[in-house]
Amino acid sequence: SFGEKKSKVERIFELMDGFLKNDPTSLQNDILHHVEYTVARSRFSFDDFEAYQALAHSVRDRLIERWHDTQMHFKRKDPKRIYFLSLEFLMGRSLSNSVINLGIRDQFADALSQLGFELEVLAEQEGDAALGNGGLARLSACQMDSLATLDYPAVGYDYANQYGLFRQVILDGFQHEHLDFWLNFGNPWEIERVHVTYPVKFYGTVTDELLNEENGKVWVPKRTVEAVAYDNPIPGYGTRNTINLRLWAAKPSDQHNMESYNTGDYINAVVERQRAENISSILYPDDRSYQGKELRLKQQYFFVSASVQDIIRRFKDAHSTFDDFPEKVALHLNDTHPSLAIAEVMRVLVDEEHLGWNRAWNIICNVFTFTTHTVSPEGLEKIPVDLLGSLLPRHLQIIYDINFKFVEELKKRIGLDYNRLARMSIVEEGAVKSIQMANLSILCSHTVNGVSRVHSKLLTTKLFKDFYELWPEKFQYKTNGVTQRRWIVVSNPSLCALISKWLGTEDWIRDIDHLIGLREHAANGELHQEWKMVKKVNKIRLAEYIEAMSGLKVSLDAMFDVQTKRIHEYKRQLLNILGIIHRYDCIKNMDKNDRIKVVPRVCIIGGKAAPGYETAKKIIKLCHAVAEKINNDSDIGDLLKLVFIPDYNVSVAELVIPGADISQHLSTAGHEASGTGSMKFLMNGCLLLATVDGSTVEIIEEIGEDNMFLFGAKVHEVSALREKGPALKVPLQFSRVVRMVRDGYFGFKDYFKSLCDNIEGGQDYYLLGADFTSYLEAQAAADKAYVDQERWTEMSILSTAGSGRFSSDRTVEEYAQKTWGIQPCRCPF
Ligand code: 6GP
Repeated sequence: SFGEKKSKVERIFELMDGFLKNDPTSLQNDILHHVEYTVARSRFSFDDFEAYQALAHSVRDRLIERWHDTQMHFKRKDPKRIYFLSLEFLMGRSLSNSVINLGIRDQFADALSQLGFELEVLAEQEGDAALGNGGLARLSACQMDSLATLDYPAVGYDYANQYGLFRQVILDGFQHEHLDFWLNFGNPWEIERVHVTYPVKFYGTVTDELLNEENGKVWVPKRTVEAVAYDNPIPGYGTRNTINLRLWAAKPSDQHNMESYNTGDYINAVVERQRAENISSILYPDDRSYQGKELRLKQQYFFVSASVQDIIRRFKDAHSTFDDFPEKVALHLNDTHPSLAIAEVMRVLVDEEHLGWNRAWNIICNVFTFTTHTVSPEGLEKIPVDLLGSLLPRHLQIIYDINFKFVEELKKRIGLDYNRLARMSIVEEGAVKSIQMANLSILCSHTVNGVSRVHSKLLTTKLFKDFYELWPEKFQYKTNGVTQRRWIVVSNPSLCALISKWLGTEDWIRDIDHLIGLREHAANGELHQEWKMVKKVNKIRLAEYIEAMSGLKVSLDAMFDVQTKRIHEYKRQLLNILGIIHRYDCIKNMDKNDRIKVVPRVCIIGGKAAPGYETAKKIIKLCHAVAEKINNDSDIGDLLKLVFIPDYNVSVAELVIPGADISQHLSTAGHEASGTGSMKFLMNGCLLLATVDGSTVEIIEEIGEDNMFLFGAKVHEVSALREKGPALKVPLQFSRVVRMVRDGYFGFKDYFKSLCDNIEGGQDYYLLGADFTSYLEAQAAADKAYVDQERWTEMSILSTAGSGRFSSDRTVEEYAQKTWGIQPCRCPF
């Protein structure tokens, strides 16, 4: 009878009473279990890679437990959620980060050592998840870590690219791009959700008969692709909360091309079906230029449409009226890449939910928020109308309708100022009629963010001035930040231990404000000793890497000088290389007595160039050509070395950044929206040599000019300098080093000619010549400071101590309060 039968729940409790255990025996059992049954190797014989896989699965099990609890808790509490839409997430490796955030790093390390493995060695087996290009993409990853740690109910959305960013291979000093088969060996960190799928539709026509404004229109699409969810749990630190990064993979749909099947063209139908998967196969490797490619647009719409369906499904599970939507949903557009979401939500609300235009519009205006990451007008995305109209005809109509109403409204407010109306219109008339995605995003978002104070000023006075004058209240800025979990705890364990020791607490890992406490010890000799020791350990690690990679032995006594980031003219890697040539030239011309005074340097440059960006690729080649000359000059020895680190990515950064003594951030003032690399170096006690641009302005406020090496024209000086054109005076030293390149001192004379032409004869848009003297002075100041190691160490400690403001925890907190209006929702232990 009923009473005798155990309930299902009781039975489950009997079988599985609570969570996985983290004592050494349980962990070892779990690892061996996964070796045997998941990896399908014998538990008596498995190598490092198989051990890594088994370990990753054991960690994943623990992530899943917390993930379930978190999702259940969110479901029960139904808080307002932030949906973070971003086309790029540069996650890097997951293992070390996960075990640290789960608080079980040491337990796993012990468990493994008894089995004869080392956690650090296994961690090296993991490939990088490189679903993104540069700053924007890594920022998204840092913000996910902070959202989880601060208990915010957040979901990240993107498409699941099969190949991440290309692998950079250098042959004879030239960059080659290779496919990164990072998923070939499986990805233990993602969970395939075969039951979470949505159809995503493309092409077709919109039926003419307008039902009416209330009921919307009917879109008859021609192609359907299935979006399948892959969930990536993101664990918070010091909390049970584990949030989700949901990536959509494209799979052929059953409805796909039935026509061909029916007409008997079986083979072509199958080939066509496979094409669906192309949507999520690649990542566009250019972070700055938009070519209006159909595939790119498909990718954007694909992930946006699946995400919007998912969000609306979740909302409808708990609510019966859309009037509550803005109270429960914040939709964040990370740059304009996901901004089709605006038209998609509008389409769903009007055409499918039949809310009527005005009600739907009201909802739109209360849910979207937008952050732009760019400074230049050329960087803004424009989608040709023809392209959009063919791929997404209904969305184009909706955008036209939004624009029509907007322009009418605008005319009432600003009159018939046609130039301004044209600038603000979402539809740009021109040779190629296009949609200005930034205008759409600004119009439809209730908050528009810049990523540093300088950036925000440029937005409101230049780029989006017209909009700012109309709606000043919409504009905000949140200075970027990076997560100290990844950039100190994971990447620099020795520094992490040292900081905790001197602060007497590990609280700074969750609450960065504690870091400031280091300031009071900045002059302490004992700390200096330990601090220098930590730097040395990290320099040894980096030197070993350099040697393994290039065969070059570098001296640990030299100052390790690093510039790693995407290669762009505005970031001025060329200025760095010209400075290195100058240094080389000076040393060559010195007598013995002067040489003794030279501070030895190891100059390290790294970064990828977009495959189609010729100038950036030439800069990489020049770097190699100069390195070849210098490194093989026995006259120079350890006084100067130049190394290019290939395939710079998150895991290489984890190795390079802690080992740097000084790092360079050389953007022409007014060109770097924020910059986040500098923040990582700063946290690791690396001194900055920088222009007063982007977030550096705010870093100066925290660290003080005296503890940095600043140079170059200021933002407000740049345009006047440019206007001088050929009349702009450049120092002789500059002309001399450029001449060396021109004359073929480093070979490849013809190949480098255009690089030289770009910076001489009034063509020097990025002002390398104008800033050269001041750059060399900053370098000389750095040399001088390095000689006084006590002073240098103090500056280094003060850099770390003052880096707290640049934690993404602070950024995310500001977003939560001022932009998204969300509250923490902490999963009970
Ligand atoms: C970058 C900006 O160039 C950089 O200054 C900023 O720190 C970073 O975004 C994060 O905000 N922009 C991109 O990576 C990009 O793709 C479209 O911009």
